Amino acid sequence: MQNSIECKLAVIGDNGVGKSSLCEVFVKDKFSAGYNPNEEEFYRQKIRINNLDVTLDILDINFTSPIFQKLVHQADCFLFVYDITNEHSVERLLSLYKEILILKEHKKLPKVLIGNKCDIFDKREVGYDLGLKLSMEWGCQFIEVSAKLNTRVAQAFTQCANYLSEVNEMRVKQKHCCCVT
Ligand SMILES: Nc1nc2c(ncn2[C@@H]2O[C@H](COP(=O)(O)OP(=O)(O)OP(=O)(O)O)[C@@H](O)[C@H]2O)c(=O)[nH]1
Ligand SMILES: [Mg+2]
Repeated sequence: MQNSIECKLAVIGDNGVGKSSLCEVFVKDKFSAGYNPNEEEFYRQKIRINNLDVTLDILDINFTSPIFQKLVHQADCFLFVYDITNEHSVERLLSLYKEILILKEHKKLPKVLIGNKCDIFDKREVGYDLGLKLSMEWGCQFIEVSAKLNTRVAQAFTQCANYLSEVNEMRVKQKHCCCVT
């Protein structure tokens, strides 16, 4: 029985919402207060979900990257990130979400909606309720996180990959059933 899968996880969001910071904290447990904009970066992290070894190939993609569409095509699941201190980052995320739905031909996207920078509560521009409402419209989980304080960062990545492990489990069970009958 297959007990390992590989999964390409794309981190999507406006400039400066903290995509790279979330990846760095998740993979290297390292947060940097400095801002180094980047077009795309790749990370690899192994996690274990329900007795399944999952190798996460993490694609940290800026929407301005010339290979944005190519990377989106390759992705199995998505972390959609906005910055709770920046209302505009939600608008940007909405338009990126629409673009990705078209690129993925409106297939069901395994995804998690992330409100980052929840440590800066005094500059909050996006209410928790708005994130929750959006996640219900999208049919996905919503998590407010902080890359800076490493709050719920692993949970966000794991939750996203969790969906794929469930799909894999179903496939394995179906295959097993077929062999028996
Ligand atoms: N206070 C706080 N700052 C954060 C957090 N996450 C990221 N930052 C800061 O926000 C800035 C932008 O973070 P990045 O991770 O570079 O953002 P990005 O989305 O990768 O940006 P691009 O590469 O331009 O698309 C940096 O100065 C980070 O230190 C957080 O959770 N809390
Ligand atoms: Mg970046």
